[in-house]
Order: sequence, then C-alpha cells, then structure tokens
Amino acid sequence: MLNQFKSGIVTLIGRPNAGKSTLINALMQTKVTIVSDKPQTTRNRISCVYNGPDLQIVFTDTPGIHIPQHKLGEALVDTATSSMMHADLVCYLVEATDTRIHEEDKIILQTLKRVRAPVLLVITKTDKIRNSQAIIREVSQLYSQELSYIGIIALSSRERKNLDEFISLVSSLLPYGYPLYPDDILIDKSERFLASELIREKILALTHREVPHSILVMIEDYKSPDEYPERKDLYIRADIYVERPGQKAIVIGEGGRRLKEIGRRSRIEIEKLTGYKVYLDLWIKIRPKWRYSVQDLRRMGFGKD
Ligand SMILES: Nc1nc2c(ncn2[C@@H]2O[C@H](COP(=O)(O)OP(=O)(O)OP(=O)(O)O)[C@@H](O)[C@H]2O)c(=O)[nH]1
Ligand SMILES: [Mg+2]
Repeated sequence: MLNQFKSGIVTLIGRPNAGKSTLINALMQTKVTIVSDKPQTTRNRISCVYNGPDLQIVFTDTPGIHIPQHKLGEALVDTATSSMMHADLVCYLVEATDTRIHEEDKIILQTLKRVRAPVLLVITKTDKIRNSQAIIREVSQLYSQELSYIGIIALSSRERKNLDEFISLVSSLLPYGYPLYPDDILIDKSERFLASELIREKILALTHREVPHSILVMIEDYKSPDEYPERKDLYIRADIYVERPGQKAIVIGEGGRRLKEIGRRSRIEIEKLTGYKVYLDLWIKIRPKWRYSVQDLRRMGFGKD
C-alpha cells in the first residue's frame, strides 16, 4: 500500500495579492489562512495538510515576495524564500491579468535559480479573463525565457475552476513516501494564532492605506474551556498595535464604532473556528515604528519560522 502513497511539501509563492492564501483555503475547503485585498496580508509560513486517497500534500502558504521597505518586509521575504528551499514542489502563482513581469516577479525569478525543487507555474483568478487558453499561451511565452518550469495550469479559486486538475497535477509531481502528518492535523498553527489572524483580517477589511500594514495583533490572554473546564466561554484578550496616535483613532473610529465592528466580526469567526461562545477584550496600543525594529519584531515572534 505504502509504495502507492504520495506525499510532499508544496510551497506556494508569488507576489503579494497573487491569490496564494485564497487558493489554499479553496483546496482545504475551509478557512485556514486569512485573505484581504491589501498586499502583504500573510506574514507567516503556514502549513496546511491536504489528505486525499493515497495522498498527503502539505501546502505551505507564504508571505508575498516584494521589495522590502522595512525590517518586517525583510522578515516576510526571508520567510517566503526559506520556505522554497524546503519544498518538494514550488508553485509560482501569477495573476491571469498580469501581462508583464513585475519587479517583484524578477526577485522571485532570481531566487528560483537557487531552488532545487521543480517549479509549477500557476495562473490564478481566471474568472477575471475571458480566454484561459490564450492566457496560458501568453504567460508561457512571457516566462519561458526566464524560468524552466515543469508544468503550467490556470485556475480560479473563486469559481473553484480546475482545482481537482491542480491537485492531480501536483500529486503527479510528488514523490512516493510516507505521510508527513497524522491525518487529523489540518494546520501547523495554534487556535490562538488563528484567532489573532482573524482579528487582523477584520482590521485589514475595515481600514485603508498605511493602517493595515501598521497593525499587529498579540494575544495576551486566551482562556479556553479546553484548558479551563470550569469556563463556559472562551476569553480572549488581544492587544492591537499601531504605530501612530492617528492610526489608533482610525482603528477606534467615530464613537468607537469601527472597533466595535472589528470585535463583532472577529467574534463571529472565532466562534465558528472554536465552537465556543467568545468573549473578546480588545485593546489598542501604540508602538512607534515597530516594523522597523529588529528587537520589536523578534519580541513579536517574527523570524522564528
Ligand atoms: N476574482 C478573483 N479574486 C481572487 C481569486 N483568488 C484571490 N482573489 C482575491 O485576490 C486578493 C488577494 O488574495 P490573497 O489570497 O490574500 O492573496 P495572497 O497571494 O495570499 O496575498 P499576500 O498574503 O498579501 O501575499 C483578495 O481580494 C482575494 O479575494 C480568484 O480566484 N478570483
Ligand atoms: Mg496570503
């Protein structure tokens, strides 16, 4: 039986907003990683375990590769780059509407030269264009000089188009081997981490310009009935960090309305995730220029994965 089993680590890379996290959620059929229309949403390497018949694929979501403007950006790009080095297969995502190679893609192409794993070119968001075949031809032409890739596929996570074909193609490119995780593991991150991400996702959805990028969410207290059987609800105290007083005012909103909405939306999703009624205690704090400080980043857990 075992000699039929295929398994491997498949790292998704691409510039910010390429659709990496959305594709992983679509494949997993549940929300494991947060999504927004703002670039640089994903900040960590997140491994998600997909199980199929005689198949286990560990999909790794990574931060979008870009030209870093601060220490946080550098840490994000480092995380994405090192994730490529550990992969059995790298999926390089480009958007169907991309008709040229962007500066960020040039960085990716440069890095891929050092990667041993084969590269699959994945064209995302085909629901935005009319003719997928024409786009496949165009993208192949665009990248054929720059990259030696093992295959190319176009898909839409939003319309769930070509997802089964994507899984078949990926599995055909993976080695035979043992499962890497027990089959009841979905993600290599704690509920506490997922809760902090869901809160950040709601802030990203409700703020604009520099604010989303300046946000950091730290869970300071997490008391779950799993750990404290006498409790009926899940108590979460989270600190939301911003860089400037003006940003604090924006997150709070007029009469506290935005913060209330952030709390409401976050609570609904965390309740869905954990199955418990959630009591959410949100505090906003200012930590000037935390994205530029190596010490702050280390204290806040970046650069550990
Ligand atoms: N129309 C359409 N939009 C999509 C599709 N996939 C993703 N998007 C949108 O593209 C935006 C970015 O999606 P993400 O999944 O967060 O992109 P990402 O590559 O993970 O971005 P970073 O984490 O910032 O690197 C979101 O607004 C998504 O809703 C798709 O198949 N079709
Ligand atoms: Mg992402």
